[in-house]
Amino acid sequence: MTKYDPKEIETKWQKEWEKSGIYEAKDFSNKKKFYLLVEFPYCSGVGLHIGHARPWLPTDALARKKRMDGYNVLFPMGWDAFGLPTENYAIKTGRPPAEITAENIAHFRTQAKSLGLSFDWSREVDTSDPNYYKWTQWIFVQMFKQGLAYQAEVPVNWCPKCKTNLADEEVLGNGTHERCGTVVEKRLQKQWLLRITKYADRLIEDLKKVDYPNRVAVQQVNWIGKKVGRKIKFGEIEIFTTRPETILGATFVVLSPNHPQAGKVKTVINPASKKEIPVFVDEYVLDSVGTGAIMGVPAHDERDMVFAKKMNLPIIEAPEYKKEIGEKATIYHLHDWIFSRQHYWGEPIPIIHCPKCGVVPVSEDQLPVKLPFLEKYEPSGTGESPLVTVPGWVNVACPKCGGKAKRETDTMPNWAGSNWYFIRYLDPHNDHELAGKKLMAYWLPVDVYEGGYEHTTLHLLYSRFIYKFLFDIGVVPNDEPYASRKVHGILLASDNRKMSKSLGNVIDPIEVVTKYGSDTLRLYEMFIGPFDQQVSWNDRSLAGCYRLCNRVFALQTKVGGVSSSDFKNSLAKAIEKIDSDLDQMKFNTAVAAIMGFVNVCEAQKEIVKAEWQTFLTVLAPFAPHLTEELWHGLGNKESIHLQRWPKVDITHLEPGNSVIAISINGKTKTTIKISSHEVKVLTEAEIVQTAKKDNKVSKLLEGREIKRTIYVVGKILNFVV
Ligand code: ANZ
Ligand code: ZN
Repeated sequence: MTKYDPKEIETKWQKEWEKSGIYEAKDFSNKKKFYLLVEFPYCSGVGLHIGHARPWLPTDALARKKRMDGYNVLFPMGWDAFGLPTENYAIKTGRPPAEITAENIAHFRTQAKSLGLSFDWSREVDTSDPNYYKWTQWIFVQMFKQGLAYQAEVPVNWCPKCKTNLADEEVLGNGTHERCGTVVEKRLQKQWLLRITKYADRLIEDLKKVDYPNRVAVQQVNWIGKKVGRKIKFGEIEIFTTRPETILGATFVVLSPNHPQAGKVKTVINPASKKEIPVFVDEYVLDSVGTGAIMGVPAHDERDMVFAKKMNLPIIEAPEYKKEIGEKATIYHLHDWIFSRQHYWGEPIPIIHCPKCGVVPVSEDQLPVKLPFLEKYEPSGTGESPLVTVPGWVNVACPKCGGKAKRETDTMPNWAGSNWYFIRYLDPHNDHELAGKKLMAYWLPVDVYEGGYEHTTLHLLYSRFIYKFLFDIGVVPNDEPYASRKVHGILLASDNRKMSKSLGNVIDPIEVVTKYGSDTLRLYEMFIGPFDQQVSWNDRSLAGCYRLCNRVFALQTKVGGVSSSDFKNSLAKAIEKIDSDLDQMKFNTAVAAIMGFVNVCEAQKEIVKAEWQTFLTVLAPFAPHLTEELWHGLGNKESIHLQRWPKVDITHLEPGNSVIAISINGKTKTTIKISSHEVKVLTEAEIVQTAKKDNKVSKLLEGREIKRTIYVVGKILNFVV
């Protein structure tokens, strides 16, 4: 082949890889395991978009590198398939959500495969598959049995026009329903909740056990919002404070507007000062925090100060109160998790309501509770899920007494299935447990979990909670699901705005692949900027990456003959850089090193075959199709992706990356250059040896007795003579 034809190359190798199954993870292999998880997509009808390609392609490079490093890599993919967009589409088109979902998944899969990702497709999961949601329901039943799933009256968003409950994301900022513009009302409805607050302390505490970006950990801690203080009774009103010692300065009490005693009590007695103080109602005190009531200490608290000035209340500096007062209390910003939805397209909550026995869980051998087929998916009009319209499904015998009973018609939220999907990848076809114990012991926890910042306080926190629960009941082998978390920055349009249909600035990754190939898109996505930072699309740089693929392809004509020692040095340096950058997910600088080395190659008359092959192996994670093609073009029979990552030949690492100041008795005399690799690996004694071999240094030391040396790593080497 003389011309680089990505389409032909990529389809050919994708078929080949699929046939040979080279990306399948091996259970219990004696290689070290590496479980690399990237968030699975919600499979809407729109198909794969750039928001998927952005994290997947670089993560795929890491998966490939780890395999070449000798790890048994598990890199799976599946589908988050329940949810409202599909249900709404079903209502619009009159087609069953299951049918729509199957189509969406097929579409997504084809698109994902055209990117040549090294997912282990044999482990695919679909959260809407009854064989999957059987286990989501099973987890719910266990939580119910442990008292962690309970019902309570909770305010819900209600659209009086559409006669349906709305998820928060369907209510616009101005409080109207996004689809019809009607003002949304709040009304109380019995809902299922999960007691995540019981795990709040552990969810904070155990962040110590994992390696999360600081920003993510801090956000989780703030979201949980633990405050330790005291509840103190001011007459009949109980306040919450984190500063009980300031109580002598409390000159008033403020209640939140919805506090049950708001407007009823006018004055109370400060239990410490015994003075009568006024009670107010104001919005700066929040309903959902603490007891919804505070003591106003204007001398110490800014918000209280503002209020006291406005209302002309006394501001007194009072001595610290040391006596214990009230009772210890801990409050959280985090609330129990509302787990009911009044929709069709979700996991039915496996509960039966019996007039005699009350709330009874479906027995485990009766799971899954499958969704029935409906004629129509419209809301029921009562605020209940459309499932109430199917008497044949709703009316059942009570599992306890056999009497007439009714099924729960609420379904679970989207998050239910995505809480534990990474466990199911280990054993997707198991029909008697979530996953086999030995498989879990081998693979868990996930080593690296890659995903978006937007999932920090919902998905990431919820799934930690569920996992801890599963640990407590002896299902999973450890109490944190993800040993480390990596987060990608979002990709903006070239105008630096968010990509959106209405702005017409959306980039379709599949279009890019059709035009330039997946390898170009990969190199581009990795080169565009630091992985964890927000970056903007740039067409010029995309074209540059396409040229890079063409240039690499053209280099094969130079293979043969001999190459210079300079070339060997450049190669060693490039490998070293790519190796360490890729391990740290610094994809952009790794691609820059590739580009630099391609320049070096182009300047050569000829390139030794062995060295060219070495370069192809380090390029393989970034451009898997192109390198596979060139690799086979050299007569190799086995896939390049099964090769071992090359060892860096340090003898060819040219000095010059780090400048170390050489000083004699504290005065800087000269410098030496050593590679950053050597800085990392050499001991102080070895650095001293290296320095002594330097001409200038050896002259300086001539005839002098070295008493001792002081070495500041990578910076200064001082000889005391
Ligand atoms: C007296 C006091 C004196 C307070 C002082 C603070 C400082 P932080 O400080 O952020 O940890 N608080 C309690 N319930 C509240 C509610 N429902 N709405 C608004 N504010 C409320 O938060 C704890 C403090 O927030 C509590 O301690 C209380 O004011 C206020 F120099 O009590 B403090
Ligand atoms: Zn009963």
